Amino acid sequence: MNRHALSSMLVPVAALGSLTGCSMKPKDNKPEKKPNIIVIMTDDHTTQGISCYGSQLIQTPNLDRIANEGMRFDNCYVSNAISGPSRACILTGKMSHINGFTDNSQTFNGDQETFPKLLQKSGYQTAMIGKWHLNSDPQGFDFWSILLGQGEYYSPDFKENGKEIREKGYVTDIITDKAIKFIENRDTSKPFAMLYYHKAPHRNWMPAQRHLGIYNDITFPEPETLFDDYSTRGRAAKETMMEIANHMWNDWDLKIATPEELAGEYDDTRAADINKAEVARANQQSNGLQQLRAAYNRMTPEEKEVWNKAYAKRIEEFRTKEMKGKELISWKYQQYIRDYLATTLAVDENVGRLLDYLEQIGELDNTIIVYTSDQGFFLGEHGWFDKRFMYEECQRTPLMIRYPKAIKAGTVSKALSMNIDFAPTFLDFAGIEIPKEIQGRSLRPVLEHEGNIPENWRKAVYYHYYEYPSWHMVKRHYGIRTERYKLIHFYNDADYWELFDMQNDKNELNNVYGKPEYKKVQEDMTKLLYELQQEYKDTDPTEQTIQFFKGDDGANKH
Ligand code: SGN
Ligand code: CA
Repeated sequence: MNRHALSSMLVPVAALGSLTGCSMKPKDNKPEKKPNIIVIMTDDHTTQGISCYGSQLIQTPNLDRIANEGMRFDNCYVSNAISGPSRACILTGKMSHINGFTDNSQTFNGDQETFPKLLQKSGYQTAMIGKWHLNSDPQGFDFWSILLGQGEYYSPDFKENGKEIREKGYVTDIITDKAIKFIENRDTSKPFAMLYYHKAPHRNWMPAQRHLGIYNDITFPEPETLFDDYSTRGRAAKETMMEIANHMWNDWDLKIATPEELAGEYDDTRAADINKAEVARANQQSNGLQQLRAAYNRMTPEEKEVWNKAYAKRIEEFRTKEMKGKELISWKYQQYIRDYLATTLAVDENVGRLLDYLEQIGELDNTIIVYTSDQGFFLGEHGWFDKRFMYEECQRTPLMIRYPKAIKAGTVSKALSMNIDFAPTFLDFAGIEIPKEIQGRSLRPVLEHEGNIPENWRKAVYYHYYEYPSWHMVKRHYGIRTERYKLIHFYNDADYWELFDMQNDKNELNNVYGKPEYKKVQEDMTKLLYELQQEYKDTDPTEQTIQFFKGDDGANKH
């Protein structure tokens, strides 16, 4: 009996791995290094803006590389489509009502268990770099450098291991510089796990200097539902405030402000106290021009000049053309998409830079590389920007994973997966026991079997959104999505259901709840929803579901 076989009889393999930083490879008994883990997360980057997902808008070769050399998940969903909550779900592997962070105004209880803490305890060197957005300081990281609040595109402020600093330059480049530096300076005797979380392409979509004006002469295709009038669904869609037509700010969002206008006075609360500024803005006590002035004045004089040139034609056009109705909506859509996509160019370049660096130091194939976003986003679908709804464009999030030791290159999975699955997946690959309180499932069986859906895999994903009344006024709702159907209940100051048959209605325009031909589907979906609410212990809505299920005669209240 050789030495490794003897020691593995005495100590469980996982425990041995955690002592040595190595796990055992059963075939030849050679100790194998534990994989490094890098989670690349962007903010509001939706699948419609990534070419490996079939985007009609842009090429993202470096992001595609992760999918081409690994696996693309076509059905990955978030449990609450908004930043802080999604981030908390990812860290804990638990739903919002369990981890306590239900909306962006909460403070994350950092004392609870998270996957970075478990990795750190088992011998990983851990880092958190970029947008954190959980209002309490990160725990479980050997190094952390987080953007203050939402973060700024130019000259952003960071809190780095407790100390506040302002960095020069463009946020996506700076975050990548910090990520590469962390890897360069790491303790090479340990595996590392790094959360590399971008601000881009979050509102207000300020591109890097080198990408300013890059799409000025390009006209992008419009989504089929750009002129949706919401007449076929309930109140929530109609009453929300995220229409390109009516709720996009000309200055802040569309950058319609001349250098002279931008030179005026502004309230710098945004920079000084981001949370206070968020509240003020949500209450409409701040205005878009002031916000843009604050962001613009973080630029150097040289940077401002490039900015001024890039937007001069747009400002002139807006002020001379006198556009109205659909023409104006189409015009605004073009400006929005140009800026949104331009911010993703820097993400793509920087992800490429990080991948090249890993390759150069020989760590690429030993690293699980994940690309995802905190949720999807509307790129003009239903006439909207922003997210929050349980509709496909934002409930779905991109997920690509590269790890050639376990994943066959170029594979695609249709498995219904969720952001609460990430934590158990990492723990699984790191040889750490998955705590039983974790509500997500390890994606390892999917990854190791070419994306096939394992037996007994989940039949539906659960969703619950809470942040109302607040920004964009999307009403509270919960629901489930199966491979074919989606059932949603809007509650709080609304009380009605939506059911979509996505096989016949991919744009979710036709609410079939209460239609006789969908009676059986409706019943099955409601039962499944009830079961999932039990499983996830989301008890408040369970009560409401029971009431509805009992008294349901097919009528849909409003
Ligand atoms: C900011 C944005 C909102 C956005 C929220 C939440 N306004 O408040 O448009 O919905 O963030 O986004 S802005 O004036 O600051 O641009 S999240 O991704 O962080 O949840
Ligand atoms: Ca977000």
